[in-house]
Amino acid sequence: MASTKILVPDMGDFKDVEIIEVLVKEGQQIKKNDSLITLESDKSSVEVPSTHEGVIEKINVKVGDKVNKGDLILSLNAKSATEEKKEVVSEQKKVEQTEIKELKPQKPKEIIPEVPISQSGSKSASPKVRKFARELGANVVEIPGSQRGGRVSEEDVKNFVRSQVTVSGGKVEKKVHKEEYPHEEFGEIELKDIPRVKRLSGPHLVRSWTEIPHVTQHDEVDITEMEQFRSSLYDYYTGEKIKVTPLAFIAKALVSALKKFPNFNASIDSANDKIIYKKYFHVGFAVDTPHGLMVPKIRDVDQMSIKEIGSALRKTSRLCRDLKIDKKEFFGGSMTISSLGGIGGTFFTPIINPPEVAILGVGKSFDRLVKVNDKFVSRKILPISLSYDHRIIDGAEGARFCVYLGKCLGKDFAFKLAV
Ligand code: CAO
Repeated sequence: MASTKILVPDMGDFKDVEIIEVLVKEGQQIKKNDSLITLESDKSSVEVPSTHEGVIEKINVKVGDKVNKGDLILSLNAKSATEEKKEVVSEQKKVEQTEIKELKPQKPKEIIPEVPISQSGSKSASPKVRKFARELGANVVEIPGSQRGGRVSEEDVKNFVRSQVTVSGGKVEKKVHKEEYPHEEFGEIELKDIPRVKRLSGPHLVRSWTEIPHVTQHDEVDITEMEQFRSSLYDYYTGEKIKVTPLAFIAKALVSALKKFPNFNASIDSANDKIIYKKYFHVGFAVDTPHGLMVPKIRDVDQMSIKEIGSALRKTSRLCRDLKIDKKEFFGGSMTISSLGGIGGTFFTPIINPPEVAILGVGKSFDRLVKVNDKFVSRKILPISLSYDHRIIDGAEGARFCVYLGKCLGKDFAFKLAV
């Protein structure tokens, strides 16, 4: 065995290339051509293979390092050329029974592997993901990447392929829709790229729409007292009006309903035929941004006051609009609220955000004259639309959920929620 240094190979014009994966560990036994690290430039990514077999002594790089030709990747307690040759020869001997010639051992040396740099397309994905996409007949260049800098992951490939094909009766068919006549035949047109956020959410929405049996229940909630209470909120010390939108109250009421109906705070584990019940209350809310729709989560809403929820809503939606939100904040939700109340409209059919199993749509509240004790009085009505996954939530439970939510936002509960 001899100590061998493996260095960054010649990468042509590429300088300061980032290491995005270290694929081996110290002490690991590796074979010749095993991948050591993945390098990524803005044009392509490439795995650097080992030129030797042996045990890794020390790794000198980490993810995020920028490297150039000749930089030290790792040192390897490698088999010498003699040993490798001997092995090859002894293998041949087994087969061919030929004579072995003695070979002189080589000195330890620095190795710069010759790496083929793949520059196919400008899309960033590891060679493993590229191979996976190829095997499924997909072109990685066409796949929207959800990772940092638009990098395509294996999950992105799966979502893309799902969105491209339909499976019915065991038959896989590609979804292709061709217009009878090109649009330009009817007048002037303009072609624009679909914004990145929309490209990312597209396959996710298609998956939800096609895989989840949605039922949408519409209801009207009397929020007169809640609205009176909301507009009467003043800061005790400054005397200033506290600005909180109805959404903060709705989020708090939703948590109460989730506690009473745990099936709504769940996910389906199809692989194991199980239902996952979540013990936390992380409410997602749809945010309309210039880049497209985003659905971040507000964590532990059950432990927050109305005022705190209000400021978390403002802060999180600002982070989304400035594209400063952490990717992880789009995951790990209980249930989502999609509020169009600040814009207008009444009922709609929101699409569930999997792996969640329900979503609450909220429209703009309006005044209605209602007969109470033979007199017509004006009441404030909030239109709600609850979509749920019919595989685990029954219609009766959906209706009960809406009724309970209405109570939570009604005259008896609004005050309790605010505390
Ligand atoms: N009824 C009547 N008025 C409402 C209301 C409702 N249901 N909800 C909000 N309002 C009012 C607010 O009180 C506020 O009034 P003032 O300006 O007088 O204070 C105004 O409408 C604007 O509110 P807002 O929209 O800025 O704030 P919000 O907390 O209600 O919503 C957010 C925040 C991020 C959800 C919202 O800005 C947004 O992006 N909504 C769009 C969500 C979306 O696109 N959903 C569709 C997804 S597809 O399923």
